[in-house]
Amino acid sequence: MEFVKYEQRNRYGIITINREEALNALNSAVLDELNEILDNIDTNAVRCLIITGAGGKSFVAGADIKEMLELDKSGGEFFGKKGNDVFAKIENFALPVICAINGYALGGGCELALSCDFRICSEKAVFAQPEVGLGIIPGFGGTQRLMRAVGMGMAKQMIYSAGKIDAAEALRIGLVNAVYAPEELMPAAEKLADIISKNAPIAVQKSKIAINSGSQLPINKGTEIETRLFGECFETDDRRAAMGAFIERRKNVEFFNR
Ligand code: DAK
Repeated sequence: MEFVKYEQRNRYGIITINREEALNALNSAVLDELNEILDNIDTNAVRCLIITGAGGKSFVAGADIKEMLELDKSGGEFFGKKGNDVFAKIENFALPVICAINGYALGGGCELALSCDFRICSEKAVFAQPEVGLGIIPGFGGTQRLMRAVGMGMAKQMIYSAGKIDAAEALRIGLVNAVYAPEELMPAAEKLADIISKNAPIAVQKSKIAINSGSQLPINKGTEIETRLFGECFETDDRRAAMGAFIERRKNVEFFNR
């Protein structure tokens, strides 16, 4: 792969957008490679993913403006669908996806981060939805996911103003869960991925499904889904093993994803 790297460590995988010369901007090739990597991840071998950007300056500085300059209406729709399909794949991916934002997360970069399960960032991170300054609206889900993450008022302010916010403000409004010194970001992301990957994988995956589907539904419908998934956990060997270990006061249960 030219623009996206994938590496497995322990039981988690790290996806790195690797187009540093363009601040990791998303062109069609990056989106295609990201799509292919996601399709080929062995969800039995890894239990959590991290997405980050190469270099110390930028996570993803948005969709590639040079590529977009030449697009007509149908080209714009095609490009938009490509991005939206990949981002939906991340949002609904079987495994939890942590976004480690190491610098600029602008436009499509902020939207990529929003399609992950949660976000942590470096003190150098900068966030914005600058699209209205370029004559477009956020087109990779930003008008929908940003308001779900930070509330409608803050999302509208960010989108209408196209203004940048720093890491401290991102933390204050709930766009990220934590801020780290740049050199501590990946160790923190990997520590979280390691903790998550040691929990019962099927239970973690079903929690993701319950939270994601419930976020679109009235609470009574959401709790119906939760009840069904809760019941399904009782069919797993991992549930039996973990409850048995608790009763027998054994620690550090190993889960087998079944
Ligand atoms: N696209 C292409 N190249 C980019 C880029 C981008 N978004 N951002 C940076 N680069 C390139 C620069 O052109 C430059 O390349 P060379 O000119 O050296 O070849 C290199 O990266 C370094 O950038 P700078 O020289 O500008 O670096 P600075 O430190 O001076 O500035 C910056 C860093 C991040 C503040 C600045 O590069 C910047 O403002 N970049 C643009 C940020 C931006 O506006 N991003 C949002 C793009 S809009 C759609 C769905 C979604 C979208 C669109 C359509 N459809 C449904 C159709 C999404 C839109 C967006 O994301």
